[in-house]
Amino acid sequence: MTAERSPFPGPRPDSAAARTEGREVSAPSDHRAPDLETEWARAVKAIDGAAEICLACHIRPDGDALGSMLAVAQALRVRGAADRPRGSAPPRVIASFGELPLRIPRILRFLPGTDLLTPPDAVPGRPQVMMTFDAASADRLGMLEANAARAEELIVLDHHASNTSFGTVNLIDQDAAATAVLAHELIGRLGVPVSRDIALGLYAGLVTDTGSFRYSNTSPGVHLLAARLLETGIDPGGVAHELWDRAPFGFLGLLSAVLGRAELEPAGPGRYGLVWTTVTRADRAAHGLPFEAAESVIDVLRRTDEADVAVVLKEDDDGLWQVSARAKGAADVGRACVALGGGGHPRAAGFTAQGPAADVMAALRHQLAAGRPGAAGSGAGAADTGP
Ligand SMILES: [Mn+2]
Repeated sequence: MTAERSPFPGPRPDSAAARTEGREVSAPSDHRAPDLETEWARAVKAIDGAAEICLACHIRPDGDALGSMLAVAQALRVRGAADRPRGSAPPRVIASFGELPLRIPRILRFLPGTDLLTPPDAVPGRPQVMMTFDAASADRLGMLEANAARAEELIVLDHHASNTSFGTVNLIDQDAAATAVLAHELIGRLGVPVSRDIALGLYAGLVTDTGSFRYSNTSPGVHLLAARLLETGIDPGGVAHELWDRAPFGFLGLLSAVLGRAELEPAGPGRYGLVWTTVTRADRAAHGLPFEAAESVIDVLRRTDEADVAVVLKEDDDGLWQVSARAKGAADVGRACVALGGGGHPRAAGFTAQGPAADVMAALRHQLAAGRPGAAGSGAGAADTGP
């Protein structure tokens, strides 16, 4: 999913600098851990003491979720005896995400470490240590939500503002441009050198969530981290090609159909111009495309000058609408999507719905109008994440 491609306003120092720059001062209250440094220490201690570590990212993973998890999975596997506490045996590392069949999105199959993935029904029911990646709430773990609930130690690695802090250790930094930034920090704290293969996963996360360094979360720290990752020898052109610059011919037909019926509402809800369309199962079936083929449609729609808000209703294989919303800054789609049971960020969010598309849009319009500055009922909520 794509909430992770989310623009954060404001500068973002790199994670190392942030530790010494008074994180508490800039932390916007609510559920954030008061002292992330303590959480880091607790995470490393839990990992050091574990005989078995289960990793899980959110379902329908994007480049940040899967890239971060595979980077950490590889780091844990290569972590030499010298890096571990004296005498401890290497832990068993299990990586998965909670859907069956376990289908790796086509655009992410180039990532190193996909061979390490285990189907979710083979993940221990009561993991000693479990770590989640890019999941803002436990339900985003799909089938693995129950395993997470029973884990002795649950380390949550995430950057969504709407994260519910569902772990026993919560490494949640909403100022981080991507979960990959936090995964990089963790790998450093575990003393594992960043190999080319590890860097590739982290880089995929970084470019996915910054929209190839186009979104406003693209800070100097993001570029510094990108530089360090590129120094391992990865090919940025190759990564971009895999992630965005290829599609089967049928995608052109799908795009033509769904863009052709896009609707523009120039004086939209709460005065925000709104553009929206649907990608149905029938559209995908007509062109032989999987659900993930619908993911990039929002990136075309959101260019519309007349609209501050862009929305794509994507029908999944179960007939549910997976709704993606983007805003350019005037509207807060995160608040609206949280109100509809989803989550995300002010400029990138989503929710799941059923029923006629017109009804889903009516509900969303209503929430966007309610969130208009000065309108009753506006205000930030915190629930789970969205696409
Ligand atoms: Mn992310």
